Amino acid sequence: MKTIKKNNYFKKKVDIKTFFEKKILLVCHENTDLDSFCSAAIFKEFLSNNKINSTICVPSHINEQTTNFAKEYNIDFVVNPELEKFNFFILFDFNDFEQFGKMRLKFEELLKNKKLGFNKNVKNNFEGISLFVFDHHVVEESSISKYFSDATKLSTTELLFELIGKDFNEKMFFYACIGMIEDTGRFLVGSTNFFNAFSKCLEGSKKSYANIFKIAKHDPPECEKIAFLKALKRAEIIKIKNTIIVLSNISFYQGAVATKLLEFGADVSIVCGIEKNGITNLSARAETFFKEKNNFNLMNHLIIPLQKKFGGEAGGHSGAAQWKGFKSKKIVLKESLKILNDFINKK
Ligand SMILES: [Mn+2]
Repeated sequence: MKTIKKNNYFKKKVDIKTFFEKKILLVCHENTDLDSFCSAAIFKEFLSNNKINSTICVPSHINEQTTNFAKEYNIDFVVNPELEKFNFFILFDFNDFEQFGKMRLKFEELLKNKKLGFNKNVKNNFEGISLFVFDHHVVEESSISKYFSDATKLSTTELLFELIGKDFNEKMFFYACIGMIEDTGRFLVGSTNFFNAFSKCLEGSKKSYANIFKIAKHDPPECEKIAFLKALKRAEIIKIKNTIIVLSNISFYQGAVATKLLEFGADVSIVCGIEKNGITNLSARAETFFKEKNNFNLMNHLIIPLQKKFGGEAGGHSGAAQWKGFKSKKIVLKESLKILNDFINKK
């Protein structure tokens, strides 16, 4: 699989007329997080302000933090709905079939029956069905759609602010802030454009920063804390030139653990584990300064090469990415280290 290098694909504006008289399903990714959910909530509000109905859905699992958020702010959603009832699908914060989770087969079936061709028709307007994607992950050849994806954005809510921010109300500004805080790991990464956007959204939300920060704060459950501690105990520290690489393994929370390891000083962290279904899941994180200094992109320089060698599924962006497939964790970690070693020694 080749990564398509271009960062941003949206050349056209979001035109409200596109959504008139459509039955619209706003789809969040499996293991729905705050960025995906807040993006869908922003869009629902955008449509409803224009008197257009829509439904938010999640495939099956929604994380605890997002469940609480939906409850607290009365944002309705349905789980795994009948797809035949809709003719316009809008995906938030993802762009691949894998993240459809339990809805994947149904969605693929629906598209097959409509004889759709992906990425061929730039309008994404097929026989009776329309499809839009709002996403900030790197577009790959296997991606469902190129519109509207912008990998320079740090959250999907930031992308929506750029596209439809002039129509934001207080609630939408607030949801945008939450997605931005969540996806940057509370500002572990950032950019001038990002902070400008955040500042405008914070102002528009009419909430204090302390208030928003508290809402987005995540107090991990005990099992997650124990996963962190176990992974720390198992961590292997490798120094190549000036780069600190930390490898570890744990069966759950690979992504969260990898993020934590950066906080402890790793330049690149890789956490691998076999999940219940026997699939090896590898999550990697790269520190911002290291990335910029070395022009390093986790997708291009680690995850895609790994996928070329072992197959499986890959996804993510320059600083946070993951690979899933059938290979032992030992082999996958060893190969990852080899790939990084080659990259660093070429520098
Ligand atoms: Mn996101």
